[in-house]
Amino acid sequence: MADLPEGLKYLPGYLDRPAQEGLVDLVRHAVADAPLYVPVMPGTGKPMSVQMTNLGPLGWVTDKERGYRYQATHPVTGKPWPAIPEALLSLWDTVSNYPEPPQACLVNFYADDARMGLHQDKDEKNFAAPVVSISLGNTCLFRVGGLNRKDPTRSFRLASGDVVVLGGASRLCFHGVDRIYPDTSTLLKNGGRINLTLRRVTLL
Ligand code: MD3
Ligand code: FE
Repeated sequence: MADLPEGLKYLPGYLDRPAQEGLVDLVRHAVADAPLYVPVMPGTGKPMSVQMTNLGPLGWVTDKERGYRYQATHPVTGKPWPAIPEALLSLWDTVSNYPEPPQACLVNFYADDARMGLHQDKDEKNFAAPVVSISLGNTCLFRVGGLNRKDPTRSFRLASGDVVVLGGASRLCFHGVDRIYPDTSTLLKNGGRINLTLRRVTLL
């Protein structure tokens, strides 16, 4: 695809249907232990439209008082996050070209009316490691810009089974999810979209 930022690797249809079903099953089991919750914006306490949970030694959380951060425990249950399943560790090994395993797997659940505004991922201390994104369920309209909020953006669709590796210069590009297209996948019984992002948080 023309004009995508340097270091962004788009792997459409990377996961076949059985592999996607396997991941949905793993996510369902994880969510039974670490329920989806509604994160709120720092300062305002305004709820995000995306529901979240995490897998791995660290998870990305946000609340009104303490803001965006990584922590080892679920903010509602207080329990450690479930482990990152082997299938995801192995996917990271294959596509990331990074020598250490991911420390966090953020699980984003988008109902068909959810979205995520344009932002940068900069709560990690390690920007050398890529972010690996896996899309499951309904197709979304994804937007990626440059290193400054006002830079021009490009939009493309991410469908179920697509994988994106955000490395190099693309790692700090502004990005967001503008919309979900209802009824574009049969993977999730009740519609919506799941995105899994695998990340390194610390510097070794
Ligand atoms: C492009 N999630 O959780 S993942 C997020 O589809 C997030 O749920 C989106 O943005 C989602 O922070 C997009 C893919 C992604 C992750 C990091 C990026 C795209 C990126 C960093 C730079 C550019
Ligand atoms: Fe992001």
